[in-house]
Amino acid sequence: GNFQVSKGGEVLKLYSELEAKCLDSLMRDPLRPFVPQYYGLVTRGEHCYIRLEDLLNGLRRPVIMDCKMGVRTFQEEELIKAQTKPNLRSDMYQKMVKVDPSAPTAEEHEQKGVTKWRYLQWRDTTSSTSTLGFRIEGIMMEDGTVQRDFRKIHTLTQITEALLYFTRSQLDTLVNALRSSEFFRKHEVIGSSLLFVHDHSKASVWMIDFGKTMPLPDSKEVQHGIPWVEGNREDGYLIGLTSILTALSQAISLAEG
Ligand code: 4IP
Ligand code: MN
Repeated sequence: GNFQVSKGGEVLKLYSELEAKCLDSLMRDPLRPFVPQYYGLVTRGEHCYIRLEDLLNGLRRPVIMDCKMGVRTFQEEELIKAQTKPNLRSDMYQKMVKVDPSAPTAEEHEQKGVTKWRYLQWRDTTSSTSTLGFRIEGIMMEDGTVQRDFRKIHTLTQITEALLYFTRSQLDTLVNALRSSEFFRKHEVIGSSLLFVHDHSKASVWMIDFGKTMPLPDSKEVQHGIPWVEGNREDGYLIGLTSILTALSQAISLAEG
């Protein structure tokens, strides 16, 4: 993602107009307790930054899990670009080949490039994103090491194991906040993550990353829990949240025997 600098209780994130607008609205929405506090903008050198609460401030040896939400991580406009004026990305082709040399088509091998839509969609279909509506992007362990193998995880059982350590009650509260949120009803939330954090004393869940979250045209709303078809703007956010809650319930009943 985006360049971030840590600094005394605050994090600076490279400015994005869409993200700044989202954070601004979220500060006046029932979702506010689930979003890092937004302190406005600051310029450092040539760049403008978004000032955000550092969610890890004061935590000792935190364990962090990033779940990217929704049934897709590309915006509809990315699909339209791929269909009308495709721009081939060699960096994305290379990332693809590194994971699976047989993933690109013969034509893509020849071009040594893929469109951004194709790359993001490939990531979505080779992870649990398309089927379960979320994927675990990474887990940072207490010792600071980052596990990214989860991105290839498919089955609910595998995910259940990974989720065992994370709590459920805050998710129920989040679901209620989402139900009463005007922001949520009126935005297509793409590529946004739920960040699960805990240390020895406390656990929390945060909504982060709104760089691809778009306000919908006047009077249009999305349900977040129905399948996406091109043009309906649905993101599948609640499909993902339901999958996480299902996995957690299974984990809890397994643990209770
Ligand atoms: C990344 O691929 C992620 O999908 C980024 O999404 C995406 O940024 C990058 O696109 C893409 O290269 P890997 O994680 O597989 O390396 P995110 O920021 O949600 O992690 P955006 O936000 O632009 O879709 P480029 O175009 O920034 O390279
Ligand atoms: Mn991004």
